Amino acid sequence: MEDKSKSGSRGALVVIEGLDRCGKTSQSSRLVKNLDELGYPAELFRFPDRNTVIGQMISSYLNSDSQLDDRTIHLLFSANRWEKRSLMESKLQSGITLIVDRYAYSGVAFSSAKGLDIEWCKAPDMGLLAPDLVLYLDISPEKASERGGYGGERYEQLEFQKKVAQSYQVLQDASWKIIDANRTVEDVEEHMRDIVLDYVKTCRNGKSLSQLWL
Ligand code: DGP
Ligand code: NA
Ligand code: NA
Repeated sequence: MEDKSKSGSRGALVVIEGLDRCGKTSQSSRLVKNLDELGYPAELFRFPDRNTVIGQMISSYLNSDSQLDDRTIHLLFSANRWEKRSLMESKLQSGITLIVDRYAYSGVAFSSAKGLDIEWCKAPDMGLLAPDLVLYLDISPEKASERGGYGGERYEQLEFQKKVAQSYQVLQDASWKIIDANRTVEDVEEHMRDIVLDYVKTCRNGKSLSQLWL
């Protein structure tokens, strides 16, 4: 039988991405709970992390309480990920799997949807920890817009989300898996748990951490 408390093995870095209202925030919490219950220590990270000073500037921008130049806000989102990098690395090295609600892919997808150059958008996030797995919760922009609470924040507009969906497509790489987010919450939950368990086991067997987009 497998020893789940295997010492010296690292946790997996799992990123959840998708359009606004795709369900990723509740699925991320469920995933952490499921992994914990199966005996695999897991923690939730969320970007933007609105608790830091930079995060508060981002939050105020998203609520339209402040206006910022497109490049300025892009760099703040990136800085907000960099300020968590060393904490994330130490948690992974101590064996904790991290479930991360949005990451650098959101950074590039949302900013390039405004028309910024994609390579310019990627540059500030180069060298962040590369995820072992990215789960993209796939839902049509139209369907997402019918979900409760839509339109509360700056980017939650159908035409803009259509552009974001297109930008995400360009970013897909070998670490991505597309999850059909139209299915029931329970189906999506179970599917994500099964995929992630495979990756958690692979990382425990010595796969090393690498750097994003380098
Ligand atoms: P959330 O808290 O997951 O609802 O995200 C807040 C909003 O911010 C959402 O519309 C996605 C957007 N967002 C997240 N990360 C970034 C980023 O790095 N850059 C930009 N421009 N937008 C982002
Ligand atoms: Na949102
Ligand atoms: Na969200």
